[in-house]
Parts: sequence; C-alpha cells; structure tokens
Amino acid sequence: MTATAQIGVTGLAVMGSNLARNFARHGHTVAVHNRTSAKTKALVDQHGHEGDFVPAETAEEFVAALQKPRRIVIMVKAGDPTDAVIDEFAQLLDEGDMIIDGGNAHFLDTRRREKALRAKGIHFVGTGISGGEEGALNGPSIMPGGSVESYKALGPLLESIAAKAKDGTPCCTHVGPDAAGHFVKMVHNGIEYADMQLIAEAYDLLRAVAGYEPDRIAETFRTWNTGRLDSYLIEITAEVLAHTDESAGRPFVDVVADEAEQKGTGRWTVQTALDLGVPVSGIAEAVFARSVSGHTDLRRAARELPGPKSEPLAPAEARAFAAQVEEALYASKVVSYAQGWNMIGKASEEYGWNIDLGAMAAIWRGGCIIRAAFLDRIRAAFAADPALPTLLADRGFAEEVGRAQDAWRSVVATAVRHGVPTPGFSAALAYYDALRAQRLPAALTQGQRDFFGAHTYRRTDREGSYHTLWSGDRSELRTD
Ligand code: NBP
Repeated sequence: MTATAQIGVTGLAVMGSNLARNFARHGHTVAVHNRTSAKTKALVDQHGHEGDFVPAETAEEFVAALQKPRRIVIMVKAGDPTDAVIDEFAQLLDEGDMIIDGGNAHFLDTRRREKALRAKGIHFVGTGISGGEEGALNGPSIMPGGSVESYKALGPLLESIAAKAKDGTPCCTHVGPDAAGHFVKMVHNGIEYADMQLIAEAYDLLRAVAGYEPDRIAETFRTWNTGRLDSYLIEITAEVLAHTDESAGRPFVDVVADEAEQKGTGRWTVQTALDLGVPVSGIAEAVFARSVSGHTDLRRAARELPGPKSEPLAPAEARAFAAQVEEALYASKVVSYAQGWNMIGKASEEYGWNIDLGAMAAIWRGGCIIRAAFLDRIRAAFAADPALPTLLADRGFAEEVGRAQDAWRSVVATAVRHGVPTPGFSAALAYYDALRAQRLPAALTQGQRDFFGAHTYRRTDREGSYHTLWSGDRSELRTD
C-alpha cells in the first residue's frame, strides 16, 4: 500500500466515523480502520464520495497507508480498549510518529500512556474532543495535550476540522504537555454538569413557584437566550421544553422518567478536585443531584415527609420572580465557571502544564456543549489579567454578580420557603459568601481540632504555630 494518507482514524463508531468524514471533507486523505472491518466498509460505501478515504482491513495495512510522521487518531471505547489499540499499533510505528487518543480517557491514564510511549520515541497526544456526534462531523472543540513538537505536525490538521468561533478563530489550541488536554476536557464536562443542573433548577422554580407551564418556560428561556445567558444549553432547553410527546399528548418533559444518568466525567472532576483540594461545589452538587434523582428507593421511602404549605405566585409576582431567577442563574453560572477555572489553574501548577487560562475560554466558544457568548467575557478577563486569582475578582463579573445578589438571595430564600431543592443556586451563593467573608468560622474549627487532636493553630496577631493545653491550665505553647 502506498503511503498517501495525512491522517488515520481507527475506531469507526459514531465519533470516529464522523471525525474521519470531517477530515475528508476538509481535503485530507484519511486512512480508516476498525476492529470489525464491516464498519470500515460501511463508512466508505456510504460516505466515500465525500472525500479521499483509504480503507484498511488490518493494522499493518492501516499503518502502511500513512505518510510519515504517521498520525493515528484512536476513537475507541475509553479504558482497556484504548490500551489494547495502543499496544497493537505502537509496535508498528517509528520514532516521531503520533498516536492521538480522542476518547474520553481519564487524565491519569493519559499521563501513564504518554510516559510509556515517550520512552519509545512515539508522541502520545491525549486529546479532548467535545461536541458529540454533530460536532465531530461539523466542527468540534478540540483540546490536544502532548508535546509542543507533536502539535507542530498535528495542529494545522486539527485546526482545519475544528469549530470556528464567531471571530473565525479555530476552537483548538495546544493545551499543554502530557495529559493537559484530557484534563481540561474533564473539567469542561464537569462545568457542563453544573450548567445543566442550574438550568434545571431555574426550570423547577419557574414551574413550582411561578406556576408556569413548560411552553411558557420555553418562551422564557428563549428570551434569556437573547441576553447574557445566550448559549447552546439554554437554546436546547427551550426546544426540549416546547416539545409535546405525540403518543401521550402531554409535554415531553412530563413523560420522561425523572432519573438523570451519568457516564462518569462529572464524577471524575469532583474526585480529582478533592485530590487537588479545589472547591468545585457547583459541579459536586450537580453530580449529587443526578445521583439523588436516581435513588428511587430513597425517594420512595421519603415521599410522605412533610414540606411547607405554599401556593404558586400571583401572575404579576411571577413575572418579577422569573426576572430574579435569571439573575440567580447568571450569578450561579459565573460561580461555577470561576470554580472550574480555578481547578484548571491549580492542576496546571501541580503538573507544570502552564495552561493559558484565557485560551481555554476561547476554544470553548464554538463546537462544544458549553459554547456560549459568555465565554468571550472569560477570555477577555484573562487577557486583561492572566494572573486573575478567580473570575469573581474580574471587575466586570464582580459588578454583575454584585448587582444580581439581592435577587439571587431572594430566589434561594423563596426556594427554601417553597420546599424546592436548589443545591446548585444555594452552593454557588454559599461559595460567593465564603470568599467575600472577612472572617470564617474556620477559626472555631481550628480551635476544636487543637482541643481534641492537638493539631495546632496559627494566630492572627503573631507568627508561628501554637497549641493550647486544654486539659491542663490552658496556657499556650509555641510548637514550631
Ligand atoms: P464507543 O465508545 O461506543 O466505542 C466503540 C468503538 O470501540 C468501536 O469502533 C469498537 O470496535 C471499538 N473497540 C472496542 Br468497544 N473494544 C475494542 C478493542 N478491544 N480493540 C479495538 N477496538 C475496540 O464509540 P463512540 O461513542 O464513537 O466514542 C468513541 C470515544 O469518543 C469514546 O472514548 C467516547 O468516550 C469518546 N467521546 C464520545 C462522545 C459522544 O458523544 N459519543 C463525545 C466525545 C467523546 P468494534 O466496532 O469492532 O466493536
């Protein structure tokens, strides 16, 4: 076989086949391969006319079809299948070749794989790809990690197929070395969980407190989508709410079982945040909220517990309340993005990735699930101050959230009074209040820790570490 292909894709399920078509449609010759070769044949039979595909039945044929340095994109199920495919191909490759894992791998697996392949002179590029099936075909947001050298050979190809932001910039950049790409993809998914939870809470409040029906709520979301909340998720929320189930003749949202599922990237984000010591309460509450929804046994057991007696608001009050919900949703969203960025910043320091925080907002402006007008503001905030400690310290965001806070507090209080669970709104507000507090009760926590465990404490009025002799005369010892 002559080496004519600029890139190869192995793993031709939904994501891989669409990605391969995207490369071909952009004028690249693409070698295609799948463990079960019927899928390779089906792809070429159905879409061969879209561009230049080189189908390969075996791994050897596939590798032989690729120009050097070879670029192989793996789009197989994350986990053991990825290791199996890497093992199969690594032995057929030469120094300088590249393996690009576009699956949703855990970033620690990517670190392990990158290290092992680096020892063989092969570049391993863990790459986050967001946008689902549609994005893979028409332009995803792409987050490649790996070496700077690999990006030189790979970047132009990836940028050619990536989504483009409104200003024409490709939604793809070199995130940082080894697993930086898969890490930011994981946090992207965590933020997506938080966004979805906040939107769900806004819906719940509009329904239970304002007394709106789904079509009216769809209309409200459509209006919000013309303002600062303009985003893909708000847009599709309006579509879902406006949909009527044909067979039941009722709103679609009323016939779907209220148990949210998850594939695991939100959970990974929270687990990793705990290890890094970064509070991502918005994402954590979103993961837990899905988990609570799925515990039908617990919910059944608790269904008869008493709640407050409350009536939906009168129409005029409901309109004012809906406007407050928009403020609460926006402010809570700013907090969850602030937490997500904080997490990326911390990991970047911890692993020495040197991630450009503003660039992450730039590449999420198109193609991915959390694409939103708002991301341009985040990009601008980091452009103005690359060392911004938190988005909440950016003047523009601080002013907006400050203006929203009365409405935000009122919405959370109303939710509590009506017995509507709003863990996302409440946790975001608690984080905001914790960050702005002059004094936190953590001083008391330190006192308790010192009392029962001699864990020591620091003082506000002098340097050093101290312990009080609680069971003795309560005198204080300096311990450092
Ligand atoms: P799947 O995750 O369903 O994986 C199916 C593919 O993996 C098939 O090509 C299958 O080959 C191959 N495969 C398996 Br399973 N075990 C294998 C093995 N031991 N050796 C070789 N190949 C093996 O596909 P997908 O939904 O297209 O997703 C691909 C990747 O992209 C995943 O990591 C996913 O998490 C990620 N991702 C998905 C989305 C999305 O919206 N679906 C979005 C972003 C990222 P076969 O045909 O021979 O069984």
